[in-house]
Amino acid sequence: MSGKNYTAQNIQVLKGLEAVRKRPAMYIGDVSSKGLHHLVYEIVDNSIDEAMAGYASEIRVTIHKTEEITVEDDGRGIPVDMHPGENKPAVEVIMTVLHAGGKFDKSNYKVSGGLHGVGASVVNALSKTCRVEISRNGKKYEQNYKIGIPVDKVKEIGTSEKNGTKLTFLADPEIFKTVSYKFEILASRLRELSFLNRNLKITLFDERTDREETFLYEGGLKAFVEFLDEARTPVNKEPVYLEGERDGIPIEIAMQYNTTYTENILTYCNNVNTIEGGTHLSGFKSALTRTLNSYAQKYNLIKNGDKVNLTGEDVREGLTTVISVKVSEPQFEGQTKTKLGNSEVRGAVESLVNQKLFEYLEENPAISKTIIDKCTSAARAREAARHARELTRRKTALESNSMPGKLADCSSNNPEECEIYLVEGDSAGGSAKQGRNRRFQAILPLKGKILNVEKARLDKILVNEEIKTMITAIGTSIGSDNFSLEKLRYHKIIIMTDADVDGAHIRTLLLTFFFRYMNELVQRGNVYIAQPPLYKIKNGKNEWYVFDDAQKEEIISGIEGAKDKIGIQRYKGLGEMNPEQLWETTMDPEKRTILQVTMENAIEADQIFTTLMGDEVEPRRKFIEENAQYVRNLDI
Ligand code: 0RA
Repeated sequence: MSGKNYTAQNIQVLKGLEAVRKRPAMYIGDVSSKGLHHLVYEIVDNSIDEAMAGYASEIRVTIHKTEEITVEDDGRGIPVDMHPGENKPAVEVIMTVLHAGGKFDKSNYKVSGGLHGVGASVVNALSKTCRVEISRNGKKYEQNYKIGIPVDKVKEIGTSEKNGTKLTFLADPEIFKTVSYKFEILASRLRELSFLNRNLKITLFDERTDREETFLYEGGLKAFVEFLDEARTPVNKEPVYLEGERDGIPIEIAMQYNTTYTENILTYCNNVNTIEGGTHLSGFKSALTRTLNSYAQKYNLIKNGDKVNLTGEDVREGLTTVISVKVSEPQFEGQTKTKLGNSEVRGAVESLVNQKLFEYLEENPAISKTIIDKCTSAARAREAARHARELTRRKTALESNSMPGKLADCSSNNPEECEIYLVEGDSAGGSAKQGRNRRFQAILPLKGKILNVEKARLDKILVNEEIKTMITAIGTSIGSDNFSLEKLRYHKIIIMTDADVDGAHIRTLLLTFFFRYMNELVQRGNVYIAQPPLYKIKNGKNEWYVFDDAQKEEIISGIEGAKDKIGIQRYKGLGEMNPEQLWETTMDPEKRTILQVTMENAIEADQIFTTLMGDEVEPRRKFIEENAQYVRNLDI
């Protein structure tokens, strides 16, 4: 190859790296903490690919004191021989050329691929320093890079008995807002990856704290489902496990019924959590409904007087499931590119579940009977709920204004600017009504503790006055079949409770309700928590509202002169503030702070709500003990 060509290639590489550094968000989502952790996933994904191809069994991730990350695997090692046509060792091409990852071995198509699946060169380009060490064919090789550019040639540095790849990088602080890793965030993704890849051992070691955790699950998805249902009571003791291949698509499913009423189905394609669902999910749902119905009919398990057909919602009540498929050319669609689009997957999953689930039911008649019993009692409750809903619908249709009487609505009809305050107690509700801006702020006072929806079924929930009022005021209705975002009447739903134990409990009850029955509003960031002040400090004519103890100390130490003249009032409840004070401190959009409720980790959020609000006592005790330092105002 001529020197001229070599230069031309280098220019290409530099242009590629420059593009990544100029618009990093295009390649890794963002440059916040999320994007930073994503770098680790990209590198781990390469090692997972090597494991899925059957060549690696162990991955070790280290967070160094310097905030460098090392990812090691015991795979074949990235090839170091000259890449035909590029005039460079293959490893240099993988590390510096965009999208060069899978080009070397077509048969080993990249199926893992993180959400972005951009490969090692992108991580390299966004790293201040990077070093790759390869053990292969009895030798050890290395190469170093700065901001993606090689600083030396691939060179032999010794001998090695084992094979493998070890990559160490330091995220560039000029690119990332933070370069500090969170152990829990990495641990939670690595645990998920090891559930999804049975028998793959992944270790996370944090040099900063000496903390180490190893994830290795022989049970794979079965263990995943047990982990998800740790705080729930199972109906079938051992999760149902369905595995097989259809049309060249490997499919794995584990499912378990529990005594709660919530449906919890997680779906993955190529290890990517497809939050928006897609064809694998719809294939599973229709096969599940069909199979349980035909089994129940075949064995006459539906009692006289019950509806003949179980609906999808009936058969998914209290069901926890993990579905994992591997697709060679996945199409990710939807708003957040987490919806599987490949149409061939629907039929594949449907056919596998139809066949294997029916076989399972036939072989396990006792378990099958408990499952069908659970589904029929769900069907009975749903029928009762439908009645209740129709009754309220007829009743509200008779009233002139269909909004509940307790609601002090706002005058604007534009949901985008409207807010609803859900306020603890009538007295605080009264102050809020007087203090508010009635053009865009609505007030709904709630009496006492609302129903714990974690322990009640839909029919109970729908006849509960406080909840009914809330649903009517918000406008969207609830449940996967009835929820309608277009009918949302307020884009901000603000929970305003007292800063005490009862207030914290009511807040948790409300959050549980939104999380389970209006989840989309939580996902979209429509739910907020008001932040009323804890103290008022007075010094002569000066007044400060203070939101925590640290702020209180700061103000007091800043006051010159005699400290004994300072007046400190502690607000125990919202009711102690007059309407003007409530407006000024907590409701005025110009001055208030409200916390937006976000949901970064859906698995974790689900577990917290089940643990705190569900009916298993032991996991709750353990959770509170372990989190005592974080959970101050929590009483359950
Ligand atoms: C290309 C070809 C081969 C292996 C790999 C890449 C490989 C990449 C990574 C990234 C992290 N760990 C890895 N392990 C392997 C196949 C080489 C052969 O045929 O021996």
